Amino acid sequence: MDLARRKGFRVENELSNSVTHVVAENNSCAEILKWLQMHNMEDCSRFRLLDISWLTASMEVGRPVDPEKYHLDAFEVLAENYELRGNDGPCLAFRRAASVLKFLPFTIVRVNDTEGLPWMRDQVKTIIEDIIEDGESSRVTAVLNNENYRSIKLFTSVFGVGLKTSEKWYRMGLRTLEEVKSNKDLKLTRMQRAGLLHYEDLLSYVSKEEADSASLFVKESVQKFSPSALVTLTGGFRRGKTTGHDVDFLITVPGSRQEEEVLHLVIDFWKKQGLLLYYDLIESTFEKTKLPSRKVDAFDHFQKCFIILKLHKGKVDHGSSIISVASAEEEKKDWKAIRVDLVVSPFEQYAFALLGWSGSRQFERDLRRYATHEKKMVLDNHALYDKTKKLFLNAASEEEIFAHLGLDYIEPWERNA
Ligand code: DCT
Ligand code: MG
Repeated sequence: MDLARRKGFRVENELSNSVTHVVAENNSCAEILKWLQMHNMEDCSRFRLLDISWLTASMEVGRPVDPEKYHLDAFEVLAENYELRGNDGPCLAFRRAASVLKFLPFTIVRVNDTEGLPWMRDQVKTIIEDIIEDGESSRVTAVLNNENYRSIKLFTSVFGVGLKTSEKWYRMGLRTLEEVKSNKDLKLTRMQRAGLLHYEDLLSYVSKEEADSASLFVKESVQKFSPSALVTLTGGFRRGKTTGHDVDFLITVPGSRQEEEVLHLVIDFWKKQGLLLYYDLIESTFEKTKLPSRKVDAFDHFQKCFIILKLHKGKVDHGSSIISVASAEEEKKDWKAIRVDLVVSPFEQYAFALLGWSGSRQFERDLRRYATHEKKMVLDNHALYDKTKKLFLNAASEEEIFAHLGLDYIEPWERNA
C-alpha cells in the first residue's frame, strides 16, 4: 500500500463511496462478496473487484492498466487456453459463457443464479460451483500454472507474434522476452521488432482520454486532405469501454469514388512528421460481384492500415485521473506508442462497415449466425444479402440493417455481450 501511495495511487483503508477499485489478495470471490454484504455494499456495479495482480501491474507502468484482464475471470482463461491450442469449439463455448457473465446486471452468488441464462453448460456450471465453494477452480488454476500456457500467452502478447511463432520459440526453449530479444538466431519481422520495441506502451492499454485525443488528431489529419470525410470512432471505445488494446476508426467520404486516396495522403503526412512507429497499409480487395462471405469470422476487404502511432502526451487531457504524481522517467518521455487501426469504406457500405467494426467480436459472430440461421440472409462488413429473394438489401444506417434483420435496434454500448 505504501508503494502504491508513493507511485501516486490514492489508497483508502476504509470502504467509502469514493472507492473505485477493490483489490483482493488470497480471498475467494465468495469471501469478498460476503464481506461486501456485511458492509452493505452488495451493489458491485459501483466499483471494480480486482485481483492484486492488477495493482502490481499498474504500479509497474505507473498508471492504471486495463482492468478487464485482471478480473477473476475463469472462463476467459479457459477460452484462451483452448484458443492457444487451436481448439475452437470449447474456446467459443467458454467465450460465450464469459461474455454473458461479464455483462450481467447482477452478481452470481449461487449456482441457481445461472438458471435461464444462455450458454451455461454443465461444464460451466461445475466451474462456477467450484469457485463459489472453494474460491477457485482447479481446472483454471492448472492452466494458469502451466508453463507452456504462460510462455505462449507472454509471447502472443507481443504485437506481431502469433501462435505459430510463439510455439516455435517455446520449442526452442525460450521462456522470457529478454531471451527472445537477446537471441541472435531469431529472424524477427518488422512488425515483431516494433512490437518488442514498444512492448510496455502497447501492453499498458489505451485510456479513454488517449482515445479521445487520438480521435481529434486523426479527424484533423484526415479532414486536412478531405474536408468532407467522415471519421468515426469504432471498436470497443464506441461501445463505451474505458480502455482498449487499440483505437479503431472508420473513414468514408460521402459522394466520392476516390476515398482510397486519403489514407495514402494521411500516412505520408504522418510519416514526414515522424509519428509512425510502425504501419502496414493494405489495399482494398473488394470485388463487387462476390456474394457476402459465408464465413462467420472472415476478414473484410476494405483498404486499411494497422499503425503504431506516436501519441504526444501534451495532447492528452488527464482530467480526473487517479495518478497525480508522474515518475521522473515518465516526465522525460512525452509520448506514448498506441495501436491505431484505420479502415476506409466506400460510402454506400458505410453502415455495414460501421456495424462490423463496432464489435464486439462475439456480438458480430452471433448477429451473423442469427442472419444465416433465422433469416436466410448473409451479413458481413460490406453488405446484407437475402438468399430467399436473391437480392442485396441496402442500408444507410445501422438502424436499417437491424430493421432488415427484423430486430430492434441495439445500441453500441449494449453490444458487449
Ligand atoms: N473486426 C472485424 N474484422 C477484423 C477485425 C476486427 O470485423 N478483421 C471487428 C470486430 C471488433 C471490432 O472490429 C474491433 O476489433 P478490436 O479492436 O480487435 O476489438 P475491440 O472490440 O475494439 O476491443 P479492444 O481493441 O479493446 O481489444
Ligand atoms: Mg479496438
